[in-house]
Amino acid sequence: MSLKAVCVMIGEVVNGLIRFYQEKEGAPVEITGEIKGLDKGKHGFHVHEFGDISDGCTSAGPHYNPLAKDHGGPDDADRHIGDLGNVTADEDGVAKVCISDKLISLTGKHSIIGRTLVVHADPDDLGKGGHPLSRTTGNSGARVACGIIGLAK
Ligand SMILES: [Cu+2]
Ligand SMILES: [Zn+2]
Repeated sequence: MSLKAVCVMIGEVVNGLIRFYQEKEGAPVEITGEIKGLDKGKHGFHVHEFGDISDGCTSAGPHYNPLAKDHGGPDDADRHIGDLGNVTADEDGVAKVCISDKLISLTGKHSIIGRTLVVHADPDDLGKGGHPLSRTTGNSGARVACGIIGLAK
C-alpha cells in the first residue's frame, strides 16, 4: 500500500507546500512541491528531529539523525537521515522541489512522519565547507520556514 504525506511550510516571508509519496516500505520517497519567498539560489532543506514548532522552527531540534552519523549530502553514505541537500530558488524566489530520496521513509522505525521539514536562509555545504558547523548542519544558517510532516490521504 502506498504512503502519502504533506507538509505546509510557514515562515515570516517564506512559505511552501511539499508532498511526499512512497510506493511501499523500502522504496524511495518522491518529494515534490514549491517554496516561495526565498532569496535566489540554494537553500538547505532538511527533516529535523522533532515535530515541535511551538517556539518557531527552532524547537524542531537538530537534523533527524537516529543513526548518529555526520552531516552530509543526500548522495553520501555518511549523512543524517534528514539530509535532503538543497533546494534552488529562481529569480522570483520560487524553488520547485523534485527530489527522490532513498533513505527517508514514511513508515517503519525511522519514519519522518510527525517530524519537521525546514528550509534555511543559506546553502547547505553538504558537510564539505570546512566551517565548524559543516559537519552538523552544513552551515545553512537561519530557519526561514518550516512545517510538520503529516500523513495525507
Ligand atoms: Cu535544517
Ligand atoms: Zn544534517
